[in-house]
Amino acid sequence: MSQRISLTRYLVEKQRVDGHIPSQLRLLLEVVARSCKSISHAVNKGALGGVLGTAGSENVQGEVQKKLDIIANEVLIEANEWGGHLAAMASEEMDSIYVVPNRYPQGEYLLLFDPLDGSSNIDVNVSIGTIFSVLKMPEDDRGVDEGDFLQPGHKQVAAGYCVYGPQTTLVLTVGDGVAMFTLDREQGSFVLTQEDVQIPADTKEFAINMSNMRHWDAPVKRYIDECLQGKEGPRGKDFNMRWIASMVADVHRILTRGGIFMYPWDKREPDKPGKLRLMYEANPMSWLVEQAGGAATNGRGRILDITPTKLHERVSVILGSKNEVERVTAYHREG
Ligand code: AHM
Ligand code: MG
Repeated sequence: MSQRISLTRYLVEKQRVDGHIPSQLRLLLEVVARSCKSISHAVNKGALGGVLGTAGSENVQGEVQKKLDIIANEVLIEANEWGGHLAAMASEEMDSIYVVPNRYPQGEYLLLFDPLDGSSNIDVNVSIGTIFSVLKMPEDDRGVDEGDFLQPGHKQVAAGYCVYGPQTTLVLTVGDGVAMFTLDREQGSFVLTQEDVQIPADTKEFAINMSNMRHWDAPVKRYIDECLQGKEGPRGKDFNMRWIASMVADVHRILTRGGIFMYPWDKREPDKPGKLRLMYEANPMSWLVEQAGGAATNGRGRILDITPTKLHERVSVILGSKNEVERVTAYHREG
């Protein structure tokens, strides 16, 4: 790219030239990006910043919270509550919604986030990230409540993530394709490094936690079994496997070079639809993947068409290269 385009300029042009985003949404995305910058600094300091290890508390899911889970959550809340662009926020790390205190002006947007995804990787210096999703308050709504958040993913007005890896990269969609911005630490700003990201329709790379194989449903077993047979099997090609255990990092690889990611329902917890959270993880990632030409289903239908019934709803996730996702989904429909 000959000319450096900052995230700020990209968003201003989206607002002014394309008329694609209102100014309040632009402000919101700037603030989310600023929060990601400061989370990135905390992550980079690691042991030197005293931010590693557990915090001695559990979140609503009963998962042990890491210090950085809590720090990242606080950074996002504190940065976003006063700007006047939000009505409320919801986070994987909080039991219920956080309504913007009435000492600040109320805006028309709702922000949802997984402040630090891939928590098991924090202490071992492997990529982690922040995932976010933006919805609009339903029209004519009097006073924000949890029900306002229960909108299907196709209603998102912006979604993205920031991956804290060897580079810090912010990936964003406002519904007209996917753009990537790399953090320039010297300048302190995100710089556009890729536009119109496209996921190839075919792939030879899958991502799934293989240790759960004995718990999977028949369609998932069939798909992976066929991949493992390689050239000699029905797929006629050898497959490679990757599993980072940070959804942000796995999805980032898929947006970069294709692949399929699965965290399907399994028999360990038969009453739960899956491990991953619909509104903090699956919806924003599914929209990004669709915007890059890929597909995302829960094995039966499009993730973005699911109407949530509760804030912390979970879902089975199959996303990535279109032809592979369609194959796994077809196996579910046949089965
Ligand atoms: P988290 O939000 O508590 O970090 O959990 C979500 C993560 C995903 O990033 C990742 O795909 C998955 O959990 C890994 O799970 P597992 O350890 O079962 O492989
Ligand atoms: Mg997560």
